Amino acid sequence: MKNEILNLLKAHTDTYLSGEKISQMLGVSRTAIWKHIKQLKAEGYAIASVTNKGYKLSGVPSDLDSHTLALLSKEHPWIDAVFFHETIDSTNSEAKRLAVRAPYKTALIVSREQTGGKGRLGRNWESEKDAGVWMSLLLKPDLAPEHASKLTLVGAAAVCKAIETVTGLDVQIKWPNDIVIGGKKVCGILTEMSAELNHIHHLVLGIGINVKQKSFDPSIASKATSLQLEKPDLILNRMDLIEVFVKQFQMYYNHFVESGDASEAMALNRAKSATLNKDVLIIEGHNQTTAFATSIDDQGCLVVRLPDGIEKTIRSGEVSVRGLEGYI
Ligand code: BTX
Repeated sequence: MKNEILNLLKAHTDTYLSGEKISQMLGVSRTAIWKHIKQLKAEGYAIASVTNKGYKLSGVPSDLDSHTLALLSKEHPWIDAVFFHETIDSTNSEAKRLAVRAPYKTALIVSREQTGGKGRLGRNWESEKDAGVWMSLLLKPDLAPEHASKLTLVGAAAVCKAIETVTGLDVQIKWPNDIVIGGKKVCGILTEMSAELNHIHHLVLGIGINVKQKSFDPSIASKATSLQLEKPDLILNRMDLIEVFVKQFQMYYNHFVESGDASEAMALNRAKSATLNKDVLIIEGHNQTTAFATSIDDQGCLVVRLPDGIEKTIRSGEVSVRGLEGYI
């Protein structure tokens, strides 16, 4: 009921809603409404209450909260459950824990901060409280494991669309798992999977978008950026980013799982690529090779031309790909 009252107040921020009206609309007693309003206030919502006028919402505690997030699963029934955490080690780790202890086919886990945010290959991901979107999607697609790497690119395409829609910024995708602006990383994607030889048990798509940071630790400052740094005057709303991402992702994902066709997402990865048509460094353990990145195929693999003219296809996850003179 608390959520319903909050939604009603959110839909009428320009006027006072009387206790009587809310009571009629939601079929709940005025005393119960008063109790829920008291609770919402304790959670940080600014709600003006004026005798003979009623209640009016004048501020939310954050641009990302459990109530708004809970609505997402109502609007997107393909997500079985949504979890909001104040703090957590890593949303990917939590998604993996959920995968074994709960029956959800899909779940979204979001946290205000991560104390042990993970990057690829054991690297860390800075996830300061309320500075970004730190989230993971738990998925159980009926697919063979070799298709998993495509889902990273599907995720990248959806993040790309979300950032562009919400901010108007022009972003690029550094194959396969980073979103960059002006050559700096604004988002990283970490895909983790549990599978048998020919069947995926579950797949976790972890997404970290830097939103409100005004500065970064000196160790990453030269290669990291945030949406706020790129557009200082914009009032950024993390919930908007999550909503557009979820909508876009659903479109690409459902189509892919149902028909095996991820060509639309792959086309976006090509069109927005920061990697293609450049010399890149392919890092495989201690081995480094220079090659020219020619295309991304429909499987989401990077096709490169080696110095001897031979073409090589690289599947994401196998190697790291960098620019010759730095990160891109
Ligand atoms: P990656 O291995 O490509 O990038 C990690 C590297 O990026 C680090 O070694 C560091 O140099 C740099 N870095 C660390 N934090 C940041 C940051 N906030 N912004 C820019 N650069 C940074 C990329 O791995 C995949 C990251 C996925 C993060 C999400 S957050 C939600 C989910 N949960 C979780 O634990 N990880 C994912």
